[in-house]
Amino acid sequence: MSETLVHVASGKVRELFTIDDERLLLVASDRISTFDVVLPTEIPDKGRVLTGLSAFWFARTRELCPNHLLALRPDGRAMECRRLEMLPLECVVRGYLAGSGWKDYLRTGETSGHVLPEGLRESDRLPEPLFTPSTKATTGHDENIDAGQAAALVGADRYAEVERTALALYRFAAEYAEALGILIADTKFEFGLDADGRLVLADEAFTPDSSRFWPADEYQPGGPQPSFDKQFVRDYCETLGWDKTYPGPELSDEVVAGTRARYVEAFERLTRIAFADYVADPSVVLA
Ligand code: PZK
Repeated sequence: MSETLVHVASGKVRELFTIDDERLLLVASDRISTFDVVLPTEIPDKGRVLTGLSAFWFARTRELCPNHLLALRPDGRAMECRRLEMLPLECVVRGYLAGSGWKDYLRTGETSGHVLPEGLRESDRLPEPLFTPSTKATTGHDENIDAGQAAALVGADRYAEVERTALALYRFAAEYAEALGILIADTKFEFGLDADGRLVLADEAFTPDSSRFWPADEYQPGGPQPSFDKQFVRDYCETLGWDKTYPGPELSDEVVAGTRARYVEAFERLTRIAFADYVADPSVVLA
């Protein structure tokens, strides 16, 4: 009766296994990356926080878009998922000007073909959330592309459906989170198609690893914002004079404890569920 899992893919901090022809197991580890390098020190419970948050959002956005979640495993860190045919697009939505969106704007006044007003500052809220797809790079960074390039990859009708769906998901979660003191500056989705050709939300959803979470009470446009979850790690790394190439530094016990507390705080603020209750019974996030 015990199942044989076949490893199919590794992300930076997650692993994907085949359960059977229809199902995959997506497992979130406690690994953490910063400045694009996975660190040798783990953050206890980070994987459970991310899986729990994803499941929470999947349960609350099913009416906006069906998703791949089939079941949560009792350990709280693994999710059984429907196996889909994945679209070859990273579906990014930006509500604020940060990261590569800010860099593109500085260079060109545009981001992914969207012409923006002049005079925007780093981290400013955009007049409207923007869909800024990128290609899935097999190595290195995803490359921002415009709507025409993205439509060429998936077809014009599918592109329009993905854009509309991604924007609706972002607006829902950003509004929900803002009321609880967390700004979701941007987020990345992956979509797939089921056997009937229906669009299905896959991967993780609105976690601090797939999104920029900013504490709303510290929001101060005009420069970079502190990260809700990783700021202690970044600040600590900056004190070490590390050159931000592999291998990364070990984290101190204080930085680990502070960072774990921030992940748990994000979980509890957004879900309004005690993290201990999730650990006792992961299905509480699905109610
Ligand atoms: C799938 N990835 C990326 C994510 C990894 C790799 N529901 C699905 N059906 C088919 N394929 C995928 C999914 C999902 N999600 C996702 N690669 C394939 C990925 C996380 C960890 F190792």
